[in-house]
Amino acid sequence: MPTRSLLLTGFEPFGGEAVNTSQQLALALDGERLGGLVVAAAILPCRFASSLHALDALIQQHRPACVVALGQAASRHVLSFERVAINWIDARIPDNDGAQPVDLPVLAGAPPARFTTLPIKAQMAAAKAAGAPVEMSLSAGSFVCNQVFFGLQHRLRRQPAVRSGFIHVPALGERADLRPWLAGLRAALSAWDADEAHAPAGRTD
Ligand code: PCA
Repeated sequence: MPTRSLLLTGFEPFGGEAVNTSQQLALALDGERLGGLVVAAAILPCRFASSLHALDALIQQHRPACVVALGQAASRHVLSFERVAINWIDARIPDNDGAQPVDLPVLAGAPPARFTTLPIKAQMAAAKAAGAPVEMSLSAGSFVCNQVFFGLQHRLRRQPAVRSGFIHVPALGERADLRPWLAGLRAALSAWDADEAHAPAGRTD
């Protein structure tokens, strides 16, 4: 059987910053075998107009068994496992195209929210056991990360076997020691197919 892949995305730097921790972490895990899957890392544009097209192309290219999108959040200091994406955009700063959409749906006509289909409680426990600080989050914000998270969950809504979701990571800067964060992510990603009672709720239409 061919090796199945875990598509792991990070974002390009945005807001005038030189690096994006999500990009560094995703690329550092590229090619690793975790939970029986091989990580295929890719970087998404931090642009409202093109991020979902880029994500679609990657899903078509890799036909992954699991998709985990990473994004950086300066206000978070731990691995932040997102529960829910909202169908709403309200950009507080311009994206990398200079676009700043306000009060718009991510996808017109789609439901107001979609849940993660990752077993995030099992993943949080695994990451914590590996030494990384974790939290569950009930908001991925209303910028490009939430757009990608919502678009991802909407796109895969009829493929319940493909687990998907979003993890926010802290902004660690250029010279940070990534090892503890990589250890936490490795453990979490390895638990991508853990059984969890809540997970089917995220798969309904
Ligand atoms: N963080 C932003 C977008 C890209 C990123 O890494 C966000 O939280 O929306």
